[in-house]
Amino acid sequence: MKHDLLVRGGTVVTASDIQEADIAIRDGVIVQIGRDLGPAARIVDAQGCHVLPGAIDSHVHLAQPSGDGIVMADGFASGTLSALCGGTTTVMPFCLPAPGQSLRAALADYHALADGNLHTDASFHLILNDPTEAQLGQELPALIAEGYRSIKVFMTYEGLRLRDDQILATMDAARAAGAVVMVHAENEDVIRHLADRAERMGDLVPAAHARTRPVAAEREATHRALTLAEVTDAPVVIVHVSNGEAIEEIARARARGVNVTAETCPQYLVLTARDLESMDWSGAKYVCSPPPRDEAHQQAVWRAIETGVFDLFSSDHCPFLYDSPTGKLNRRGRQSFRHVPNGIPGIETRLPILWTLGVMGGRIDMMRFVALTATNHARTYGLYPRKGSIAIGADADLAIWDSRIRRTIRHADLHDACDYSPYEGFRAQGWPMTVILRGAVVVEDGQPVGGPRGRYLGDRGA
Ligand code: DUC
Ligand code: ZN
Ligand code: ZN
Repeated sequence: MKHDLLVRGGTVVTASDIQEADIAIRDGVIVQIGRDLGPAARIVDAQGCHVLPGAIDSHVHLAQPSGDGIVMADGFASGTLSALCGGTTTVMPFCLPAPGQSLRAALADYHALADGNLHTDASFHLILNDPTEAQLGQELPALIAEGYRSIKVFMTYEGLRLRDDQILATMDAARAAGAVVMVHAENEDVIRHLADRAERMGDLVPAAHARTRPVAAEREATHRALTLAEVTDAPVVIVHVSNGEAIEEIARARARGVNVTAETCPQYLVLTARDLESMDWSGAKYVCSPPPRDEAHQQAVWRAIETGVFDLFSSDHCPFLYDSPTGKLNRRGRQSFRHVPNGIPGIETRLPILWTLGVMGGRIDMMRFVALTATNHARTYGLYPRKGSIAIGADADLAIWDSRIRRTIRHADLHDACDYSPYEGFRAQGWPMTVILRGAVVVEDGQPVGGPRGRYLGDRGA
């Protein structure tokens, strides 16, 4: 029978294999992998390229209200288009309830914003900010049963952070219902103590953001989160891990049998706290939490990527305009680091950065690249085997990488709605020039083609 699409002549890479093979696709699904697969309505030539699973970015923020007149630069349309152009075919954004709002009502709001605007497939994580009996005992189990499999809790940010007893209750509820708990691990009291002191001393510049969120605050909170997970026997993901001391805590907990998945992000490989230092206020472009550290911690993060301590490499795309009253340089943000919104963009640049420094740089092989950027995300969040691999019966989500392409990252070439990239000037070797979403070619010659055709997964998904 004639196939809809044949990807021919490439080297197919999964988390466990590399082989020369063609891929035949019908009705959006992979139906055959091999040679001489018969006729197809369309053929994509992948000679000289590597054919990888479309990547999954399981940590992105889109259209998330950020308080105080601060607005995220990307909604679902620009954010997912940008993801697609960087080789990502599934994103997992967060749903943050407004104060007093139910999780279900918040989900309805986020779905309303995303409906018809998704260029990638998507599935939401739930942020739990009000662990009452109503949220924990009733809403959460029902939503998990409907397919929402992950909850994020914060140990920092006033108004968002949970106390240890609340985290324990959340972990109990998640474990009972079959969800995983993602933890933002930083000690809020340490941060507030240091930030108050910095403010009293007039140390208000963006660089003070990094000074007031030290490694110790992340290490302690990571240890505590892992202890709570150990006590409740709940599966946890420690997200956006920035440094070697937190990594040691994760490795130790794993050795004790704690069910922990660990995530890191490009900013901890490419940026350092020095990037926040500037004569003007441009350091605000790099303000994110946890902050970038120093070169020694960068090396510790690399070692943990190489040795398998990290399972997930996500962008933590959290886009704010730089030069805008609704972004980094809002009126109060120009006066103190405390009012610079936390988060940086990177949804399109995540994969080229790891490909260049990791694969081309000889630190990881392509199979590990696939594991870190696709397969492990699908496994962690219940999307496997439909997503995250190249296998018969899986969705035909593919990214065709051409390592001959050399491209200097310029924000002007990216597809997000920010006004800068923290990775401006980064010289990438290799780019996903063709991207396929459920059998449809959605990026051709590095440029998007066609409108939004993304779907929800798991929850309201097909
Ligand atoms: N946490 C995130 O996960 N993203 C951006 C900012 C933050 O604190
Ligand atoms: Zn976080
Ligand atoms: Zn985040």
